[in-house]
Amino acid sequence: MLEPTPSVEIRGLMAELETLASISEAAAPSKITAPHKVTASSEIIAPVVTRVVFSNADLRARAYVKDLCQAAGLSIREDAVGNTFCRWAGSEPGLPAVATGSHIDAIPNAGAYDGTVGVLGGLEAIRALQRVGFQPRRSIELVIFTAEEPTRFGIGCLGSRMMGGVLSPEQALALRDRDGRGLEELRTAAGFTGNLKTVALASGHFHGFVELHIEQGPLLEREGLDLGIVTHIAAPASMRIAVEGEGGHAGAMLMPDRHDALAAAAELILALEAAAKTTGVIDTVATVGVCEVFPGAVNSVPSRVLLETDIRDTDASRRDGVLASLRVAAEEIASRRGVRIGFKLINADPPATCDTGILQAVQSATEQSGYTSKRMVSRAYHDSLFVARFAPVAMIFIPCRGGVSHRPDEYASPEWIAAGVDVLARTLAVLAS
Ligand code: HGY
Ligand code: MN
Ligand code: MN
Repeated sequence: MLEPTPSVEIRGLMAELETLASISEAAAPSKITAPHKVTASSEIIAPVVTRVVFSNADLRARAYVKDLCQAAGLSIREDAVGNTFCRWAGSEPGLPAVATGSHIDAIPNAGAYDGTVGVLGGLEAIRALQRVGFQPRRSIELVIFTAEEPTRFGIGCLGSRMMGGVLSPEQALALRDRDGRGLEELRTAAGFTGNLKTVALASGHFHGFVELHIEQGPLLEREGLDLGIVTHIAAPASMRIAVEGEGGHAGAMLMPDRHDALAAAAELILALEAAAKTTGVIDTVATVGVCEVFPGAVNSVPSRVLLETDIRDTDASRRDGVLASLRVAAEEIASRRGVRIGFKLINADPPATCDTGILQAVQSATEQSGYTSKRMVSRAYHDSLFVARFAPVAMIFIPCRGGVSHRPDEYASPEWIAAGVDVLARTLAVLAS
């Protein structure tokens, strides 16, 4: 039993989360009508958070969090792509550190808790241990990962992928955003100028890594549980698909003569949905989250469509089966409709299995605190998926209201957050002792 009990100051943490949420590219209205509901009564008070990596908001948010870390006496190191390591030196600083952390970048029109609970909650776990005089033997590092979200470059977990050696400097330098700007231009403008080769970390760099995160699903709240102990992280794959048809006048071009790229894309989207629904297990999911239509004029037959797909499963081969079915469907649609369909695989990552030792530490900390919990799979991916390439990892989930995430009405209560921080603090203390 860790004595004395970590003292979590949840009011201060909630205020910091609120301040961080106000640092956004989105106009933060005081009141918005929840985009998913249309009734007048569905007005909610929520910040609309947009914080894309290397944007002005991202840099302001980084500065805010670093100030809080410095105030807690942590030393700060930033790597060549902006992964930020805030270190509480242990009595044996030469030993591999224990780490926690997550991300503060946010997709457009998002909420206040995705990622930030793991960063500010991780900092609060450290402060909760400091307040009771705990002295770690191993240093404890809070990590803020660069670009967990795929918004800017179309690939998720850029920073942790490079840390894990999954994305090479050459591959990273080839990435471009929608305006054609590359990593080199954006990272140097943000002040990160180190050698990209130094981002990758050696196996065993961390003694253990524990990430605190909202579940981004409904199970914990629905089952009235305090915490989730994550055993596996689903395997994500994303692809860009270009559908090339033939444009023309929406009035004069007769239907038999058309090769409508958007109509073909629509069939492809439905084929993807059918492939995901027919694997026989609930763990297979697929979405087309981006659809760009050219020329995008109401009276012009679409000549070109760009789709971005997100396909996941806890089993990589089942996921790859969905990718294969999509390609077969595309061939049939292309020949029947006289269009060309090209695929570009962005990533197809294996799932991660969390470390039994770290899981046990989380389990014991949960039981010591008296919280209820269940072991579960993470269907969202997280930086832990790539930290697992070079260190033993586990994740702690807290409930989020209605399972809602990646929306302004994403919400985690102070009670839920405090429970997660308390168990994280106890887990870190055990791993760092
Ligand atoms: O998409 C994900 O799973 C994560 O929230 N970026
Ligand atoms: Mn997210
Ligand atoms: Mn996240």
